[in-house]
Order: sequence, then C-alpha cells, then structure tokens
Amino acid sequence: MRYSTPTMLHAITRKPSASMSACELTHLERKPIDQGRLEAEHARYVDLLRELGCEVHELDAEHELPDAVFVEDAAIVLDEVAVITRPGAPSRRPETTSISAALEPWRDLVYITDPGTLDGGDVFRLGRTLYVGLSSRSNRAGVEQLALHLAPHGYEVLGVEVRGCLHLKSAACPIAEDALLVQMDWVDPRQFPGARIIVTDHREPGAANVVWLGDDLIYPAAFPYTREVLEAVGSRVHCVDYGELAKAEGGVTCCSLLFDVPSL
Ligand code: CIR
Repeated sequence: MRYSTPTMLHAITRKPSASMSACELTHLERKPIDQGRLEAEHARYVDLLRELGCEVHELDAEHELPDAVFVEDAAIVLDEVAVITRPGAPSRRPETTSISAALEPWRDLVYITDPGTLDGGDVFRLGRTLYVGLSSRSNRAGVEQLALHLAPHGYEVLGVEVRGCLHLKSAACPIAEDALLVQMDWVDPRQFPGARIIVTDHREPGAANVVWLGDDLIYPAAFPYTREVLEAVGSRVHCVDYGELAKAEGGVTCCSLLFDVPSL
C-alpha cells in the first residue's frame, strides 16, 4: 500500500566522523581525506536535500565509527515498515543502534539477524519488488530474512548478481518508478525485467549511483558525460561535489535514508 494522503519526504543524515580516514575500503586504495572539505561537501548535500523539499533529521557524528556518515547501509525504509540491517562489515554493525532510534518514531522496526548480512546500499525497490545485490556485504540469508519480513506487506525480494563493485547501488539505481541508471560492467540488467535501462557513459565507471527524489536527481559533479545522458532522458540533475566522500567508497545515495511521512 502507498499512502493515499499527501506526504512529505523525510531524510535521515549524519554528520561525518572525524575518523573517516579509517573507513572500510574494498575496491579503492586509501587516500588522505581532507576533513574540512569532507564536512563542506556533506553540508552542501544536506542543504540540497532541504532545498528539494526534504525534512532533514541530521544525527550527530559518531566519531568512533568511521563509516557512520553512510546511513543508507543501516536500514531499508518502506512505507509500511523499516528493516534494520546487519551490515556485512563487522566494524559497521554498531551504526544500527542510533539509526533504529532515529527511525522508531516513524516506522515499525524489524531486524536482520545472524547469520544474515545486508547493507542498505545493496537494495533498491521498483514497484513491489526489492532487488538485493549478492555482494561481499549482503548474503543469501539476509535476502531470505528480508523476504520473510516483507512478504506480509506484499513485496517480492530478489537476489541479484553483481561483480566488481561494492554494492548493487554502485551498479544500478532507480531514476524513476520504471527506469534504472546502470553500469553494464558491474550488473546484468536482464535481472530487472520491465525496467527502462539508461546506461552510464563508458568513460565514467563509477557513475551509476544517483539519488532519485521525484522529479529531481542528486548526482556527483565528477560525471559530466553521464549527467548529459540523464538530462537527455529528461531528468532534472542537481550536482554536488563528492570527492572526499568518494574516497571512502561512498556514493550519493549512501548519505541519506529517505522516506515518506503523511503530512496531514
Ligand atoms: C564501506 O565500505 O562500508 C564504506 N566505506 C562505504 C559505504 C558506502 N555505502 C553505500 O554505498 N551504500
């Protein structure tokens, strides 16, 4: 069920940790992170969410948790329920405590438990189907638990093969109810039957991660060729500098948890 009354989009974000240079890295070499630039990038991202109409709930930094700015991985929020994940990287599991507390006023909570692992970055929804990347972070037990939690709400949950990237949403992201931006080297789009597939420019391998907010997209300034592709299919693209967050292997979706709340 989608809300039938007017809704307002809410976003949970968290200020970056001072320890982010000790973040998890899987496919990238470690590079020094400029804390001042990182905080400015993140502040601009949060401002843009507000400008695009989101009610933002910004959590305090968790300085002892280097990756805690990437709130997307700790939960999957649907209209009916929020699923608190069990992140694949053990260092990230404590992040879910404060995310549970932040979501509790808004949703009933259910939990992924051992032996399941699931990162929110591996999950997107198209209609009543949730696709979950079977990555180094999310396993089949996590997919099965998610399916059991969501079946009563009428969702189907499907595991998807990905390769060469951290999360499913590094490889493919929704840009409309029926359309995906896809990096073809990292995921086979035949796994998304019925979706319109928009392909990233081959010169920009990391260009598939994009925040979809109704008619607007939040997108890294670092991918001008794919930006043109998005504009050519009619998307309204708002670019952000994301260089420091990208050094921690984060994409634009990672820094927010988005959900609708009835506004009446
Ligand atoms: C990690 O490896 O877990 C973090 N350094 C980056 C997480 C990025 N999250 C995301 O793509 N959803």
